[in-house]
Amino acid sequence: MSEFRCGYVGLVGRPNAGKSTLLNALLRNKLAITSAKPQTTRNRIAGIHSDEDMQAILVDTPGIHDAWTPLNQSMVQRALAVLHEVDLACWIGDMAQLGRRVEQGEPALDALDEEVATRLVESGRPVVFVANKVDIVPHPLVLPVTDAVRKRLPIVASVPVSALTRDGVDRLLEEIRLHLPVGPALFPTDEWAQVTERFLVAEIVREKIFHLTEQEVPYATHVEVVSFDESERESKRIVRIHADVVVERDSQKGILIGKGAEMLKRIGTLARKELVQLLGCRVHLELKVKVEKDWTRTIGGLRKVGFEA
Ligand SMILES: Nc1nc2c(ncn2[C@@H]2O[C@H](COP(=O)(O)OP(=O)(O)OP(=O)(O)O)[C@@H](O)[C@H]2O)c(=O)[nH]1
Ligand SMILES: [Mg+2]
Repeated sequence: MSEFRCGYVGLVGRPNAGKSTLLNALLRNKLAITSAKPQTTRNRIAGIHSDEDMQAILVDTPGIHDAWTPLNQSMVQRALAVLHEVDLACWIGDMAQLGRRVEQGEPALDALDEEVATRLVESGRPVVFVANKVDIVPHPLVLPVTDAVRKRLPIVASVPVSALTRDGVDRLLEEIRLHLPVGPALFPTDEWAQVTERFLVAEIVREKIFHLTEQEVPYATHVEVVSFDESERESKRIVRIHADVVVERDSQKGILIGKGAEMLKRIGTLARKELVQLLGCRVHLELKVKVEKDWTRTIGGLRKVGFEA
């Protein structure tokens, strides 16, 4: 009989590599928000995979990048902190980028990949390289990329996956198990998310803003749930939520509200639809757009809007 294993797994990599999509694929459930724009994830987000042989606490992180503003610096610090807390690190590589470089005869790893590799080495954790997005990349490119990664740092395995189609994801779970410590489950096996409903609500609203707005607007937006009234959740099957959508300029407020409040209505409608699924009841969602001047640019600003710096 194989021994039960349990431990923490960090999903790390550059922005847009597909870390959050992979977390959701591993969990077979949507926990983390995703978007085609880089720097979507701002916090560590942990979900739990439990099966007969293991429990893996999977921690999604913000993408590691050159950060200039206090908001971005705080994001990168969160990712790096996770690296030191886990039993195993999964380095998620975007094969669309890495593979293209190999195809063009360039080194697979660019300066930012090198930075990620350095951080992984510093952490001293065993590393699994996850070659993601293989659905859009010719398979023969995986090997040269993996070779380049292996030359740069010792990895315990390389697993090609598509987080989008779930191809290879079960094989990744098997590989993860091999590198976790033997030990009993740390959490009840029916627990799958380690975040509050309030956090998920704010994230879902933020995701819609990432999908519907452009340029600096999503990056200047923070969503804070100010009230979450579930007093009638059982009796009338309704939850009433008020959330502040905070931006850092008046012009951004104008864009988020839109002509005839149309943009805010679209954001609210899309978010509410998903919240009904998440909370399993009717949802009353009220969004209010506020300006907190330059909040992303100072530690005080981050604290003021409720983003824990
Ligand atoms: N074709 C394809 N696209 C993928 C795959 N995995 C993720 N994506 C897409 O890549 C984009 C980024 O995905 P995310 O999961 O948000 O990436 P992330 O690494 O969490 O990004 P940050 O939170 O910004 O660091 C989205 O448009 C995803 O749909 C994949 O396996 N195949
Ligand atoms: Mg993400």
